[in-house]
Amino acid sequence: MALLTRRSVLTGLGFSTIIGTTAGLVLSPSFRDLALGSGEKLAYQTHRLIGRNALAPEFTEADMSPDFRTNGNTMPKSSDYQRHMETDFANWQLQVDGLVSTPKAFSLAALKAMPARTQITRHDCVEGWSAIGKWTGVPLSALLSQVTLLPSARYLVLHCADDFSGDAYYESIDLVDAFHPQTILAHTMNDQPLSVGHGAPLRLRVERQLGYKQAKYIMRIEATATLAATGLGKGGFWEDQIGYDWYAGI
Ligand SMILES: Nc1nc2c(c(=O)[nH]1)N[C@H]1C(S)=C(S)[C@@H](COP(=O)(O)O)O[C@H]1N2
Ligand SMILES: [Mo]
Repeated sequence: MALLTRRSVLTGLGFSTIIGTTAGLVLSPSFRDLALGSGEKLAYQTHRLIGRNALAPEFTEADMSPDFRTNGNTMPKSSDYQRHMETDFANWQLQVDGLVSTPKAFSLAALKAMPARTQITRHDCVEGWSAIGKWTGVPLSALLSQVTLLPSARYLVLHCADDFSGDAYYESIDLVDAFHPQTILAHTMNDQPLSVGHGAPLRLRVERQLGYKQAKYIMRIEATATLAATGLGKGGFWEDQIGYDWYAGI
């Protein structure tokens, strides 16, 4: 197995069936009761079984896409956001709360002063386009160490400033991805402050999952025990609206 890449494992039906079966045997019954679709469940099990900390591929400057398109919302309409945009996000704050022992708010300056990670990765949108970009930001694990998750925390919900017809965008990840070394809150893209189109002032990069998980315009991160109380209960805006997989493993 060690010779196979994750992608070949996932696309090689024979191998993935074996892995799926093996994963099913070793994972607890409560895990298997999770309401995941079969392809989604297979990706989740495979990542968790053989790739808990596997890294997404990182690229070189030479690989960067000359044009990284935007998608989804590119200009949040709320007056609150508009005001922050006009003042270069000087008074904007990221709220981190929910099941944490010390809820905190972080200014953009405070986030930019924290140790940052830079990674050149490929963004894959479910609609069929990809782009390679350079992202710099605060490892989510470093932020979480400042608020301390309570033992009951299981998920992080990202609440965004933008909306579709009045419904705000939101996404969520589990704690394996939250503490993954490539999971960062990016404030910088291609060595420039993150543009409004790409999610200013702060967006998630969770590199082992598809584009719609990469929440832009993050205003608040909430630690929760379940996803039941968020949106319609499937953990994300598109998951709730059109049934996209919650675990969008690549
Ligand atoms: N808040 C918010 N985050 C979002 C979206 C959105 O509409 N709103 N679109 C998602 C989708 S489908 C994709 S492909 C990427 C697009 O990121 P980009 O605009 O930087 O290319 O953002 C994701 N995150
Ligand atoms: Mo997307």
